[in-house]
Amino acid sequence: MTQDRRRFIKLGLAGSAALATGCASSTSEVSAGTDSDLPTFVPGRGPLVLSTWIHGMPANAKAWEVLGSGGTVLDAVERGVMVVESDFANRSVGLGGRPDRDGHVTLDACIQDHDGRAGAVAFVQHFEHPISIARAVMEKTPHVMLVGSGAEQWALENGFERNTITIPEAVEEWKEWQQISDYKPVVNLENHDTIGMVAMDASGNIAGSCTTSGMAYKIHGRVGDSPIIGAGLFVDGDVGAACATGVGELMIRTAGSHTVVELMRQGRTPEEACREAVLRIKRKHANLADMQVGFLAIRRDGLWGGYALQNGFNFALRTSDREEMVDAGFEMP
Ligand code: SD4
Repeated sequence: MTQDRRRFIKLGLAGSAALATGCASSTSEVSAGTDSDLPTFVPGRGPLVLSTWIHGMPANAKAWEVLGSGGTVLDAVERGVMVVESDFANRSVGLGGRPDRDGHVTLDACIQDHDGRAGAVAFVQHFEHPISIARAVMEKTPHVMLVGSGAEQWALENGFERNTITIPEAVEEWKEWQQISDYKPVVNLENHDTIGMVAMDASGNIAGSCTTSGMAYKIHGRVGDSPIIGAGLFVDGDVGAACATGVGELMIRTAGSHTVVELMRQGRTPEEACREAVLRIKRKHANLADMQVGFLAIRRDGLWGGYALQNGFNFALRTSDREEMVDAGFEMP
């Protein structure tokens, strides 16, 4: 039983007592009680690993190896996405990513475990593994998120080494972009961005991670959804986990990954929940033709699914009998 579940039972009991005595302060007790529907999910069995885009294949392979050799699901989602962070040929994750409009590669990442503990870093430069700094923030500090120079300073103090590599091809692309653009961030539907990973181990423990260099040529200082718990990633071990890729502003405005998990809590399948989160974004925004949003989710009972705004979003799936790319359903042509 998780701490949260124990807390819920306590609150539920307190709520009954409060109602019996006519106490007016029952609101939180009543809302805490809505979790009582949760046991309808028969806990699933992993291992199960899902990651965004084609770079999710090698990431899943590493996560699978970690799970198979006795690592925790948290180890798996960290070490899985580290493979992509270390691939400097990747233009959307890690130090090989496309820079912001001023030429700086700035990185965002977050991680969350089964019990909802979370760590994040945003607007960090010159570190190869922002996901590991995020995990260290979770495990070694009382905080959830560190940003910018403060995060970099803390990382140095905690044993992470600076890496000042520059990637000539990415610099060249940035220079070309400067020639043809008026400094408006460009969102390419086929950018094959961000890696988000959600996973379940053989005992049904769930965790997730998300790491990115963010939207290419963004304004210096811009932070997307990827390091924001509830936007780019959300894990509630009692329900499931979701992660997101695409135009981060759309996920932040709608708390997209949190929305997916809450919809699963209400009984939707992962795919239905991802679709409803996409529809919510679609209903609230005009001019989405050049924008992409994709969600991935796993539910506590072992179901999984994904859904996107536009055609073209795919994700990597690893189970005991499948290792393949899956095309997500989509809403707009
Ligand atoms: C961001 N969500 O920075 C990231 C980028 C991304 O597909 O995932 N693009 O907004």
